[in-house]
Amino acid sequence: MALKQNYYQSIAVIGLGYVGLPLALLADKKGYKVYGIDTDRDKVGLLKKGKSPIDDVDLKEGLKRTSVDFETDYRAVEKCSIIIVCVPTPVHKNLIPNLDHVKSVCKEISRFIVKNKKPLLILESTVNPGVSNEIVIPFIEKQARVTCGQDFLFAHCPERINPGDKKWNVFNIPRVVGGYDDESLKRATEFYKSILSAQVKPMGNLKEAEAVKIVENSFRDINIAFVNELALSFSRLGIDVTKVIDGAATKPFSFMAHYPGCGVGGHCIPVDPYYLIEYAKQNGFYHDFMTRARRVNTSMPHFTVEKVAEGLNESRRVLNGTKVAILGLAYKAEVDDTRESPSYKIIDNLRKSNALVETYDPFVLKESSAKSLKEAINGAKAVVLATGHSSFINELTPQMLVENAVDVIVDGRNCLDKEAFVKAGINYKGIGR
Ligand code: SAJ
Repeated sequence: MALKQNYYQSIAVIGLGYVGLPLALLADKKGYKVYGIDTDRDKVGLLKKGKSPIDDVDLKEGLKRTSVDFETDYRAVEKCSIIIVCVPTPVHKNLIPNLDHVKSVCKEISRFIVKNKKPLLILESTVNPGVSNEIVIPFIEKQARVTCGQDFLFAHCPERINPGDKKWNVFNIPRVVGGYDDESLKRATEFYKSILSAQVKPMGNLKEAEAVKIVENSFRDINIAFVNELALSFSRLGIDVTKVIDGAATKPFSFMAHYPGCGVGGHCIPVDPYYLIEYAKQNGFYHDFMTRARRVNTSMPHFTVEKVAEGLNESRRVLNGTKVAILGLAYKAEVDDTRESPSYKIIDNLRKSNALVETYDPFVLKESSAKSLKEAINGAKAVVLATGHSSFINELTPQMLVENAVDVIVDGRNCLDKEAFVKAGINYKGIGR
């Protein structure tokens, strides 16, 4: 236990969300003295009682036997040799990166940087290339009247947590690390190697490390846009795009399957590309291809509503005054996170056509208008499956729709048994099939 007391074994994790909390628990388990700091009093109050603010089995388990000190006060920072920032970096409505959380945390940290102890500050939040060198480091230097590389060290290790993933977690996901200088890189690489089982890859500088995360998530956004555009095209060609993708996926190399859907949500994929698009624009380059991909993905909610209108029209109904049930508010299956969820864009589009919208998501009950699947579809003439929760796939049967006189099912995640619904006389509309 003596190990936990000294400065070099003490670390602070700032921001106790789905990134910071697992990291704090892991570092504690690996023998560090960990101070978990968050400004959300309710969240810290729960954590102090060993309760997880996030609905995650591993976190609930880990909290039962952790010795992390959960605080709202930043003072603990002065006892720590490593300070890790894990706060959200969304984009503003105009798609400009929003560094407000990062700056407010760095302002607090700056109050407690102890010059002659040369602490290492690690930024895990996703930022575009250039943010560390051009914004965060100068900000801290000005706030605390210190010099990076002399009074404190700085590194960037982009987070890679995948919410809801049962296989990949904070312990076994490989990481990349960039440093302000060689000493920063060495210290940061040593730290991550001391807590992770996975590869820790040192990068050439901070910008390279920042670019890795943006590139990996933009890669995913572009690939989803590709299959979404195929869905728009194949809808007109009478080709089932999911069958074609499955066929292409039999190629054991040079192909990675992605699938079309009613939209791209979450706080990473639809957001991260704008970081690079914006920074490149400031430096004279316009990412036409990445911007086009974003435009395809953001058009999918509208396409989904067109499918609802098309299906109702085939029953001689109009959207105006017709009840439509939206199943799923979360941005992806088996999570309760609704950030950037396409469901809300579908709901807005439907309401603009004066449809009567009922919503239900068992993971997001507080925002659902209906409290059960049956209540949601009762009286609806069209149902949209916007999130592929397994409970919907298991409980939403053709018989249920026939009994409720539902005319149309729009399968926004292509996850239902199309043939079964067609056979039962339900007007099935998929996304590209
Ligand atoms: N989506 C599609 N088609 C696909 C895959 C996803 O429409 O083929 C949609 C989802 O429905 C969702 C959105 O895109 O609305 C994002 O889905 P996601 O599976 O990418 O989930 P995220 O946002 O949790 O992405 C995370 C990311 N992890 C990090 O940023 C650390 C991402 O890098 C991972 O690739 C992704 O998990 C993953 O692979 O699961």
